[in-house]
Amino acid sequence: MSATPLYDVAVIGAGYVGVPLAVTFAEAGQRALVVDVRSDTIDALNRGESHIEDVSNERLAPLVTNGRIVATTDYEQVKQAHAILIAVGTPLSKQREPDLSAIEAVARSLAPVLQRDQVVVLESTTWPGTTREVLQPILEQGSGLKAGEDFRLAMSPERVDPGREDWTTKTTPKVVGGIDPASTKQAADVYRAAIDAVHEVSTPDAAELTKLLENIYRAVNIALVNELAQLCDRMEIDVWEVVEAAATKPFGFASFKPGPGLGGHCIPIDPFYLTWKAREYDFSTRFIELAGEVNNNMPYFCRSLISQALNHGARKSVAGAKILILGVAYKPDIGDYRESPAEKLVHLLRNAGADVSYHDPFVPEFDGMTSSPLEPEQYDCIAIVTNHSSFDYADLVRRGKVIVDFRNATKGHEVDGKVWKL
Ligand code: SAJ
Repeated sequence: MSATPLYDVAVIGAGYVGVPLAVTFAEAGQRALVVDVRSDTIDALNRGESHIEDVSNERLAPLVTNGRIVATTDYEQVKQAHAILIAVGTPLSKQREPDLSAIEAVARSLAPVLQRDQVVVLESTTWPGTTREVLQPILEQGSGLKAGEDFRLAMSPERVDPGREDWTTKTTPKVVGGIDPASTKQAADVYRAAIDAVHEVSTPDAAELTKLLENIYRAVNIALVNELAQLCDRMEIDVWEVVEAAATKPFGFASFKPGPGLGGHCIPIDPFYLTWKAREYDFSTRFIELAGEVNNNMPYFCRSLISQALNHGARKSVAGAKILILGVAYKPDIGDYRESPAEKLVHLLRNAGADVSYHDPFVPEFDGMTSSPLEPEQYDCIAIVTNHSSFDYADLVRRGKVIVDFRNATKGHEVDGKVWKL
């Protein structure tokens, strides 16, 4: 690699992690190369056009104009970078097993262009051991270089929460763990040039497991309140009142809310990366499995609540009922509907003979449907699945016949016999 590399960082993967990451480095005065296989995405980035919600064109364009960000599909360019940050997707396969094909494909493209003294960092969420057992061998075999001796290798999990404004890529502390102390230090130094706080751990495995703990913690605690919601339904206790009251405890308690299930590309998926790896050690991650069962059961429980509400509130059965699903994105005020519980709920209601539509201003098309206009009077039942802040819940309660609220969105607008809550 030349004495003064043309790029401080090469970010592999122009997604919801990679683009904000490259922009964060560029805004810190660094030179960032963005690499992706999608030439249309790369061409748009080079025109200063962003496809990522968290990065506006106004923010990206000046960085492209002043040469701080260059996008390419050509891995040869990566030779000119000091550090290479890999931020590609790690989904689950159809068999709910880790799918590392994107990481492996990037590694195979990187290996032939890898240069001495480069710093390679994996950011993708994955099982502990991936950096050493999967990424390192492909890079070494394809380059003839040795990790630790000829190039540095580390893992630093992404912590991007799309749509969040209070914590950004720059201000969210970054955990970094290398295969040896020199890799840890050099990778941490790369991030310190652009990110406010960097926390070093001793191995890439520790960094990989750190991220999984963060998201397993959420999945398990969400499952806890989801289980409580089902018990409260039988005990005729308002679970929302209880959760709100518990949240007044200023220490030793973190508040989570029950809901129709777990959506998104992180929380429903990441825990099962650890479950899969733990089997290699004859270990069963029972909390993760149980949380998965409870969370996966929520759409079924919500279907039964809708059935009760129609029965008691309108003397109607689900079969033949006109039901509107209000909000299908996986969480409020975004358009991402990956793994959204709304999909399972729609299928369950359809299987029970209901005529199901949806309304979501953030999601124009969903599950073979287009978003219907919000005309509450048209429906026997309206189920609030995603509580976008733009909805007028008071008006919905006033005009709707039966409202089933899975998000406590109608708080303060309850009407007996009309609004049924989780
Ligand atoms: N959910 C509940 N109850 C809750 C919180 C969430 O039912 O109390 C549901 C949501 O409706 C959604 C799913 O869980 O369907 C996941 O929601 P989330 O708030 O965890 O949001 P995500 O999936 O976008 O998680 C991301 C994660 N970020 C990364 O992985 C880098 C997670 O680590 C963040 O903590 C989380 O955002 C966040 O704090 O918002």
